[in-house]
Order: sequence, then structure tokens, then C-alpha cells
Amino acid sequence: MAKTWKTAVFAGLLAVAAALLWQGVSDGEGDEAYARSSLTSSSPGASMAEMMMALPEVPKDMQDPLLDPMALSQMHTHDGAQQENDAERRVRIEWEWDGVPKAGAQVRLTLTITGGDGLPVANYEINHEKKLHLIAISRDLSQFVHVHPDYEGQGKFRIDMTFPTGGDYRLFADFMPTGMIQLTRAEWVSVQGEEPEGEAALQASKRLKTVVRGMEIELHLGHLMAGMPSTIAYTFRDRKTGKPVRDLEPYLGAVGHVVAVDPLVERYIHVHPVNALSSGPQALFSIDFPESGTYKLWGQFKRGGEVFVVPFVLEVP
Ligand SMILES: [Cu+2]
Repeated sequence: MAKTWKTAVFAGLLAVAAALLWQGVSDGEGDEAYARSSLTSSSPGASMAEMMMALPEVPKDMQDPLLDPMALSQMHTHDGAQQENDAERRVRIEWEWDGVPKAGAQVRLTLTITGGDGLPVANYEINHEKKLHLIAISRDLSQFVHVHPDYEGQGKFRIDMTFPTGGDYRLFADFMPTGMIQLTRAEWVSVQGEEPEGEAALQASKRLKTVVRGMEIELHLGHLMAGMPSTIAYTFRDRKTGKPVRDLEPYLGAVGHVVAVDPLVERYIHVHPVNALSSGPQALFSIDFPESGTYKLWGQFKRGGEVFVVPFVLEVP
């Protein structure tokens, strides 16, 4: 009796292994997705077994062929969790405003990046199509801006920015000096002008479903928990026809980007999808939330030449 049971389990495992192998070999795109996403890999992903268990459940018609087990086994997060070494820790940014930032008015921002020796850091890797990504989030978490300052050499990046409202904003610069890991530096800035009505304390979204540009967008949660990789999937459905959306366009080299912060805008997470090269109907992300609590997430996607933002608030156990 015991022997039959063991044989059955063994046969079952073999079948699973064969299925995984077959999918891994048959779908070359999975490897490509990995090759691309591994460029920004900062920590090894969870094991394949962990991933399979923790994956969010999505409706059948929202499955993505790019999400084969090979791609999943290469899953990684990209959230600055990796330790900075001495030289990296000494990299700093000087934030210079050409005038006082005012709501609705253009203001020039110059970032000067220097190393431990006080000299400009001259060379940067291109990460998701840009040398530097700048994200601005208002203190009340109502505003989200994602821009790309131009590199002018000698460690200087410049951009003409417009803040939508007054109030305090926290700016996060993501960049990767050549020979270093991806670094994030942050700064608060006060913007003059009308501040939006103070929102009540950040509350988890009651429904993880929204309508943007004629699409019904839903966020599906896998096993969500602080201190370990959590998986989340956005699915896209045409609202009129009910059909899965399969024509998402790459935005900065990936089907989507997610930025998450805590209510104090201190913890900042920026992740890229596991199925980076997909065009829908889902975008799957692995996020390491450092601590349990409330987080606001902004997903950014592109379709029909236009970038759109999908915000949700999550309570992470
Ligand atoms: Cu960017």
C-alpha cells in the first residue's frame, strides 16, 4: 500500500517536472525576457516552488504565455535591497532649483552627482532606457510625477519640471553609475501654491479594480507579506468588449513599472515586471515590502502611445 502511494507521488512529480521542462524549452521568449530583466537584477529571486505557490490567481483569459515557469524561476526584485558599498554610500546629489518651485509653473532643476572625492560622477549605465529616473510624490500621496532629466555630462542632469499642486514633494532619483549598483537618493522640496485638501489617513483600496482609458484594470494579489517577495498582477480588459487587452506597449523597456511608498514617503520601492516583454493582458511584479503596513502603489503602463498611471493602496501584512 505504502509503496503504491510513493510510486504515485513520484510519477506525479515526474509529470510536473516534464511539463515544466517542456514549457521552458518550447518558449524561447521566456529566456529573452530573463536576459532583459536580469540586467537590473539586484537580488536572487525566490525559488520556483515558492513562486508557483505565491502567484496571484487571475481569470483564465488573462493568462500570459510569457509567464512560463522558466521566466518565473528567474524572477527577481529590484528595490534597492542590495547593500551599498563604501564608495556607493558616498555618492550624493546636490539639488539646485532655478527659482522657487510654484504649482503649475515650470522650474529648472539641476542635479549634480558627486562621489566620495567630491568630484563629479561622470559615467552612467542606461537603465530602462534612461540614465536617471526622477520620481516626485506629494506628501499627501495624491500626486505622482515620473520624469527623465537630460544628462549634460560632468555629473549634471537637468530638467524643466512642473509640479501639479503646491505642498511638499519628495523626489527620488534612481541612477546607476558605471561600476556601481543602482542607487536611489531622495530630497524634499516645498512647492508654493494651492495645496489639495488634506486627505484622510491613507486607507487600503476597498476594490482593487478601476477603469482607465476604456480598460477595466484589476490588481490581483498573490501571497502578500512583508520581508519576502510578494507577487501582484495587473490585468487589463477592454471595458466595452470584455476582451483581454493584448496591445500594451513597452514603456521604458517593460510592459509596466510599479513604484510604491509608505505613508511617510520614506520607504521607496521601484519594481519592473517579471514578464517584461509582454504586451498584456497581465503584468506580473514581484515586490519586497520591507515592513508590514500601508503602501500606495502607482503602476505605469502604455497603450496607444500614451502612458497612464494606475494607483492603488495596499495593506501589507
Ligand atoms: Cu523613469
